[in-house]
Amino acid sequence: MTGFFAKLKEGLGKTRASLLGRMRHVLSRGGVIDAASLEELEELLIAADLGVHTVTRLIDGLRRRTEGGERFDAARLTAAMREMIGEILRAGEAPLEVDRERPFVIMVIGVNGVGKTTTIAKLAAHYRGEGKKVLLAAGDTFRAAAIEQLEVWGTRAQVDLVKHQAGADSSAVLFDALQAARARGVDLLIADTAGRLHTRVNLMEELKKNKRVLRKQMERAPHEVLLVLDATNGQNAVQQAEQFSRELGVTGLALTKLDGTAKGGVIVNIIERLRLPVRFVGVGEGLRDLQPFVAEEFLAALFEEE
Ligand SMILES: Nc1nc2c(ncn2[C@@H]2O[C@H](COP(=O)(O)OP(=O)(O)OP(=O)(O)O)[C@@H](O)[C@H]2O)c(=O)[nH]1
Ligand SMILES: [Mg+2]
Repeated sequence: MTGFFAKLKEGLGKTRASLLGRMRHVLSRGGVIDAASLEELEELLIAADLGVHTVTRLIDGLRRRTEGGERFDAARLTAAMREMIGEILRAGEAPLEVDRERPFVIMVIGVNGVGKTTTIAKLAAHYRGEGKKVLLAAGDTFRAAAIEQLEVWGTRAQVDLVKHQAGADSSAVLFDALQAARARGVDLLIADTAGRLHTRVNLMEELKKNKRVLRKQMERAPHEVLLVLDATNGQNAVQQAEQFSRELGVTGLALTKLDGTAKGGVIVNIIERLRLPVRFVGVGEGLRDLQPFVAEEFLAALFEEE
């Protein structure tokens, strides 16, 4: 087992225990699935944050098959669930291609505390490790100490940063950063943004302006509008994703804090509801704790106990 996969598996431990535990519980009496246990399974899966819509689809599939005479014991139920969940996860797999244009601009957005700044640091370290020239833009000029926080991470990841003073216009920071990126032949510009303004409306308007300013200078920028979601938020993460993608045209997702939560199943719901690619998953607080989302790996980490 590679270190990478071990880390994902460890990170998904609580989600896996919750999901498999629920399935076992349903089968504990009769050993096979019947109409009553299907209903119970439905409730348990909804409680595991897979989302009503997704769970209904999964259960309907199982119901049709049991009615058609198939008998589901623990092994077959697990296999059927794995197959159905796998189909959804695969639809959400599309690795981020950052070599399309130079500089490739990633604008990182999301509500406060979800892990934007940490994710940016991890991305910077990841791409720098691939030999790319990375520049950061300190676009969160709103929250006290946000600039310093990004600076600390930038130093750790050994990448440069463009910043203005706290309270400055974030669009001006992004404009300058993009200009610097082009002048310096940077491969990848990653822009931090605010997570909190006075109201959510203000935040959306500010982010739209950020986007416009980048676009004015470079036709296809930002190439990626990466929405960061915190897996521990469960259903709230789904609502955030809906709002941000409606307002801002999100192009990809990063799902953080999968370690330490049993709510990792929310990824299934998010993919099914949003039809957006999950680019990365976060499984810890360190620089190396971000991984590209690979459906088969995620699925294996979710279903395989050994
Ligand atoms: N366990 C765990 N913690 C994480 C992960 N990603 C981020 N965090 C933690 O979440 C907290 C918030 O992270 P930030 O990166 O500051 O979040 P942010 O979205 O930039 O927050 P604001 O700047 O306030 O909007 C920090 O304590 C991070 O260490 C993860 O994948 N796993
Ligand atoms: Mg931040």
